[in-house]
Amino acid sequence: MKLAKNLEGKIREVYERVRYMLATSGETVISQVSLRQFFSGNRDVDLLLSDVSYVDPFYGLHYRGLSLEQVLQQLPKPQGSVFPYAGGLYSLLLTGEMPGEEEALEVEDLWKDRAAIPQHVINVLKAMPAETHPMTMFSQAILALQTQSQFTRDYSNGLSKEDYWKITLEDSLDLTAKAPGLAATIYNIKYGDGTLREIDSHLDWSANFAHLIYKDWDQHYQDLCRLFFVLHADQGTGNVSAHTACLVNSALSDVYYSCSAAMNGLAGPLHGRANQDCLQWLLGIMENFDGSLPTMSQLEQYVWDTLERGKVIPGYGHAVLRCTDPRFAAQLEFGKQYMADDQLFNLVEMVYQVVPDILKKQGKAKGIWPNVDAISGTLQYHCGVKEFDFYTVLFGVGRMLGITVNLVWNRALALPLERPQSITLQMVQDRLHDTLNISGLRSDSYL
Ligand code: HAX
Repeated sequence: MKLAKNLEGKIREVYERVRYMLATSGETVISQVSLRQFFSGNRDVDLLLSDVSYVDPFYGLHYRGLSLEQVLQQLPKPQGSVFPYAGGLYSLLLTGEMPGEEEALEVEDLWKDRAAIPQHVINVLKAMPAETHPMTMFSQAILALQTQSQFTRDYSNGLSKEDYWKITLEDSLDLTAKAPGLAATIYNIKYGDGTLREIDSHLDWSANFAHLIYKDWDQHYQDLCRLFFVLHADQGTGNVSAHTACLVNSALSDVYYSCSAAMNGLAGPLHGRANQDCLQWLLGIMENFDGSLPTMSQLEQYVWDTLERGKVIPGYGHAVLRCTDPRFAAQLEFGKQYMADDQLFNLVEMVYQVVPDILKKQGKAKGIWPNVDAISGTLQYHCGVKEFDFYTVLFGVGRMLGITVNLVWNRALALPLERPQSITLQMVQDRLHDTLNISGLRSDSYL
């Protein structure tokens, strides 16, 4: 596999760099945590390593140092499309080098050879109650696939530490190859008659998802899939899903255990489920105005009403971003090009005009701008994928590209078991004793 050979030299170089830094500067403090950060989910504490992607608060997501605009422009594309091969993105994320068509197609071909979904996974999905949320099915399906883990098999047979990353790469390729098929199997079982298709070897990984849910006739939808999966692939490793995967994997649990756990985090409304909630919220607005668009002032009132009911505006705000999410902007462009007259899309544009100012006036949210989830469901809905509880699964398919690449690198750099220390409230208070004097709290009261 050329991909692995190319990677090997890069890994050696980065590994040596880390060892050198540790040997020369091991005790240098590179990050600190304030009391506020301690009680705010460690926001903005530099605590995790990932060279795969970085989220800049004011410029947004970068893959391997490149803005999304550059990535979308420079990655190789299938003939007739202006949107890239996911195989090229995987290669870029993994190696840090912009791939040519040959490298992109190598990954696409590796995926085709590994795409088949084992029957036992299909049986597990078919056995689940009809009301099961698609994210529960997705997490279960990944877990059921764990029987295929080469890492766990080889580990039991004495795999040497230097080879952990190579076999993690095999698992990464195996799981990502199957990801669109897993999602489509869930879609066809849950919303269709359960008839499943084989992949089309002429189509790329992203377009194959369209094929597998019987929408291969729709060029726009194939392109939307190409865009969607690239935009959702990675977002640093501090977000809940990626961080969960890295944490689980640090115990040498394989890629399947790690990604199944990651999907459980992605399923939360403050994370990936926001795309489902956002679409539901937008449809609620349309319903409230008898299927028509509200006026701007009606919309403003509706937003305030949502906030006054103690709810968040789904798709707005972010733990890191302090600008319009470039993933939102890229999808907005797609919408302007392909569905400019769609009322729901027009509503997304209107919401974008009113919500940031309202959140600013309300004065609670630190991030007031739209994130990726403010629009992604609307584009899916327009293209006929109307089952909005399914949207987070699509997010998960994309996200596994970045997550599993991070896991390969974590094993390559021999990052150890993650194990921060937890301390008692009394210990926190004792560390503040010079500046704080809270009467009534005794040292022994929390121990
Ligand atoms: N609408 C209303 N209130 C909001 C808000 C929003 N969109 N975003 C933040 N706030 C509120 C918070 O609920 C919080 O209120 P309390 O003090 O009463 O608890 C306050 O503003 C401060 O929050 P913050 O520090 O700005 O935001 P956090 O870093 O804690 O949370 C979230 C970031 C993304 C979870 C938050 O902005 C939110 O809930 N947004 C809506 C849900 C959403 O779009 N999630 C998807 C985010 C992107 C992602 O991960 N996709 O997978």
